[in-house]
Amino acid sequence: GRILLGPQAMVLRGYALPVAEALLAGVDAVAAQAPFRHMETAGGYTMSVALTNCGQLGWTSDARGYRYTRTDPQSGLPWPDMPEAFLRLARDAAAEAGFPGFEPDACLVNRYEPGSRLSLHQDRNERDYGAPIVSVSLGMPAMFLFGGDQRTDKASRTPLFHGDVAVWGGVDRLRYHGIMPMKDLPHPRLGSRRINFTIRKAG
Ligand code: MD5
Ligand code: FE
Repeated sequence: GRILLGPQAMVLRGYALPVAEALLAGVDAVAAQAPFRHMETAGGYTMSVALTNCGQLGWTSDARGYRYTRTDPQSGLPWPDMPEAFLRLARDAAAEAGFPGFEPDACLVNRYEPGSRLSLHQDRNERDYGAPIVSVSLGMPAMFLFGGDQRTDKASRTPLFHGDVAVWGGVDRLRYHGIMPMKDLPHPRLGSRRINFTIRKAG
């Protein structure tokens, strides 16, 4: 099923289920080279979500602000390669959602535990807002908040489950969004964790 969140934003329910094991193997391979870490926000808080990256560019945050880098600031090494399974899924899902020819170069991987949250924000560190973002949810369910183009616009709530893929772009590309504090609803495969990765064209 396809749930429309906006004119060019949708959730493809269960779209990643057939390849979930390959995706989880990819997450493990990435985390083995570039471990999950809790970054500092520009405002000096520690994020409750742990993150890592793969692909040519990786998103980082520190006291200086938010940006994409070619190397992992923790190791000085290039971010791990994007797993083939991520790329294939992202291209297929983007095309399915009306964004053919998606050529991503970055993937931000988030890990949530009970109590982790992601406050309302826009994804605006990418160079080209013409490209969509593809997001994959694995493990515990989360309550996704989807607002408007301004922080104060009312946000709708949509649950995201293991295997769901969200795609958004075009007129919905800069909408505020976030994740409500995670409840502890253990998943049979991943336990008390949620993994979300967002595949992007950043450069
Ligand atoms: C997450 N990640 O689940 C969230 C939400 C991020 C981030 O926001 O920047 O890493 S990804 C799902 C999402 C975001 C924006 C729009 C839509 C889905 N959508 O239109 O469906 O870790
Ligand atoms: Fe985001």
